[in-house]
Amino acid sequence: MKVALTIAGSDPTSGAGLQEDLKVFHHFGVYGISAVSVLTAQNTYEVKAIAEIKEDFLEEQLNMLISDIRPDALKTGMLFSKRIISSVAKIVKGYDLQNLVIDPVTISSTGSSLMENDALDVLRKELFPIAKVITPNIYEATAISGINIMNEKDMEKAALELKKLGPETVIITGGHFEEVRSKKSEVRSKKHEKTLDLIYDGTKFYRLAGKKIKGEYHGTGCAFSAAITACLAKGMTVLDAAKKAKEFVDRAIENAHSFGKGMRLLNV
Ligand code: PXL
Repeated sequence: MKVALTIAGSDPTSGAGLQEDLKVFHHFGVYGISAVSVLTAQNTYEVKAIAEIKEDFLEEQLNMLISDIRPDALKTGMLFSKRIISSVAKIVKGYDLQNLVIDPVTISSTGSSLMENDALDVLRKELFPIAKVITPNIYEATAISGINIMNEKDMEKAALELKKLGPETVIITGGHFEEVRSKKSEVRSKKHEKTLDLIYDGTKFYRLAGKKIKGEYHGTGCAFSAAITACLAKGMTVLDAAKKAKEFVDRAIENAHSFGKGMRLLNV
C-alpha cells in the first residue's frame, strides 16, 4: 500500500485540514500519515482562534515520522507562519521528499485569515521551488501572483507568473470564478454557472470544466489537493490525478452534509 503524508492544520469539524485529508487518502486506498502545523478552534460558520505549534515541535513530529515511514507523496495545507513554512521546506529538502503538493491556504471559506501577512513571501521563495504541484484558488492565485483575476485570460497570466516561482505544475482552481465575474458585471446569467480549473505545466494549458453546484462548501481546496496527493502516491501523472481529484470533489460536493448552521461539509 502506498503512503501519503499531510502537513496541515487541525480542523475540529473534520471538514477541512488534516482530518479531511486523512479521509480523502483513505478513500483513494492510500495509507495516510499526518503532522499538525497549527490548531484551530472553529465550527461550520466561524474560525474563533488559532494556536500555533512551535516549529521545533513540528520538526520533531516530522523527523520521528519520516525517519521511520517514508511517504510516496505529501501535501501541505494551512502552515500559517513563516517559521512553520521554513521548517517544512527544511524537512522536505533534508529527506529529499518527492511529489510535494502545496495548497497555499491563506483564507478560510468563512472569510478568516489563515496565514500571517509576511508568510506568503516565504511560501513563494522556500516551498514553491520544490513543489510538484501548487493548487491555489483564484483568491490565492491573485494574492500570490499580484494579478487580479477577473476572467480566463487573467487566470492564464497568473498561471504563467506562478510557474516562474518554480513549481513543476500550477493548477488554479476556479470554483469561485463566476462569482468574481458576476460581482463585477452585476449579472448572474446561466452561462456563468460553471467552474474552471486551469492547469499549466510550463508548456501547455489544460482546462477542466465543471458545473457550479449552488451552496457554500467548506474544505473543497483541501479535498482537491489531498486527492491529487493520493493519486500521485499511486503513481499517476499530474494531469490524470487532477481529473480524478476533480471528479471526486464534485461528487463530494453534490452529496455534502448539512450538520452545522454554517457551511456544508463535503461527503468524502
Ligand atoms: O479550507 C482551508 C483550511 C485548511 N486548513 C484548516 C482550516 C481551513 C479552513 O477553515 O481550518 C485547518
